[in-house]
Amino acid sequence: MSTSRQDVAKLGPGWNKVLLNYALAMQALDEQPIADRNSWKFLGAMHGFHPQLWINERLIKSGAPIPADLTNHTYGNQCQHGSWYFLSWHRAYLFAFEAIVAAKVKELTGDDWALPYWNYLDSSNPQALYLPDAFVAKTLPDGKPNPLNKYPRRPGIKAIKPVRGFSLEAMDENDFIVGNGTLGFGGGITGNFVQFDGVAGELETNPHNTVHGLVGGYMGNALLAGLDPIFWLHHCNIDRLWEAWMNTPGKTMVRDPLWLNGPADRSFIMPVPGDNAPGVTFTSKDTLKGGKFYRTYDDLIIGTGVTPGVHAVARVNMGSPSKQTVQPIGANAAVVKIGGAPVGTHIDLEPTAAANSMATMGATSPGKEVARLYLSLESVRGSAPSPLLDVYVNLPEGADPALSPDRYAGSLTLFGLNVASQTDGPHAGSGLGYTIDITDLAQRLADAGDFDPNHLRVTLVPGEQITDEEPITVERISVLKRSGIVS
Ligand SMILES: [Cu+2]
Repeated sequence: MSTSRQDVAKLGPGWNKVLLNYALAMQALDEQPIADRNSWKFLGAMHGFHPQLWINERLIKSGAPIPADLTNHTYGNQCQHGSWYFLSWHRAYLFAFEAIVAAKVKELTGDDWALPYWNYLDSSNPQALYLPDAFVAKTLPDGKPNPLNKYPRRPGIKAIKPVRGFSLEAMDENDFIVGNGTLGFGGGITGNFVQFDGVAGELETNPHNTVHGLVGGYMGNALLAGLDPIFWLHHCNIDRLWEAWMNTPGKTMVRDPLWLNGPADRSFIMPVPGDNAPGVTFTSKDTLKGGKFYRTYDDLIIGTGVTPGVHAVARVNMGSPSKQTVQPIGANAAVVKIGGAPVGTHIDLEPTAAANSMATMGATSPGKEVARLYLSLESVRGSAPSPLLDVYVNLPEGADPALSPDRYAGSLTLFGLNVASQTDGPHAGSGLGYTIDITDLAQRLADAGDFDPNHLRVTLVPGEQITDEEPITVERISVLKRSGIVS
């Protein structure tokens, strides 16, 4: 694994050598029993595992022995979402996976192999949203079934359908973590091991969650996602986006020892090539440059929305994250339940704080007070694996959301909702948290005379996987004011 990771679009069409070798290795690993720590299923189960679901999906046989290290959370169900460990955990997961596949490729063909990335937001490539041919081909060049197209996705999918909100906007955020972790690029603070908990960071929310939902099928369910070979190319791109972000001046990475050395209550662990060889434990700092789980990319500019080495000017810098404040300036009064129809909810705002936010959000001169506004959706719960929710602000009662793009705040793919809502899970069903930046929207509404500092109306519009039979609930919706000093 000496080479850098490359853009899959640059490897050549169809069955290029990298993807053919990936298919051959995947096939071989998929034939190994789940108890082998190098098997395809073991690797997938590390992300998410649910014995009954896996039996229903005919991935494992009913009554067949299941290795304890998958059910006791040592290796199994280890993936970190909705927390500041999301990026570091997945980086090590990619590293371990790549090493195991590369070892298999070496054994089968003698070739070196590195995991490629799927650069779906490369605006210079008209084919960027297409899954590489090798992932949709029915057969291998020799006519045998194609292992890269073995597990279910959206029926007939050839490309992900660009939806509103699917963007690199997360890359504009300057801070990995702000305040107590409710806001920022990288996810909310958690000291201990939790699989799905707390607040998702901006990069996790979009494009990460969005792509999981757009590919659909196993990719749309955290308990199955790691089994789809495209999962790894998707996460490789997310990892590259993080690396590009960290290398861009003006971005502040977290340096909290709790993150660097975490989690506090147990170690993360990854398998190594060679079945049932002892695994390697690690902390977040092992995934940073110089660490044992660090890998490099051929390019950090194309399709990343930033230019490493060049100071980012996309968004005004609000000063050191530790000096910024995040303060709720209003919340709705009751739990909101969303079924098959849009639901509106009312938020009373502290008028002085809201007016002050509006007055300072456009500040650009160094030393001046500056604010941003966010909607915070707390403890979202439901049983579907990746429901879609559109959010609008100040949509008049009865108005058709589809005809009101000027009130659109954002879309959320609630990836992992099923896992985060399991009351028998290790997180006791605390649900998921999300924030949506409404700074620009609030400014536009104010310019149009439609922003009242006394209150805000939020409308939640159900997309796929949200029905009267399978509703979702949002415990609380609040408005957060983030304040800082332009620097
Ligand atoms: Cu993922």
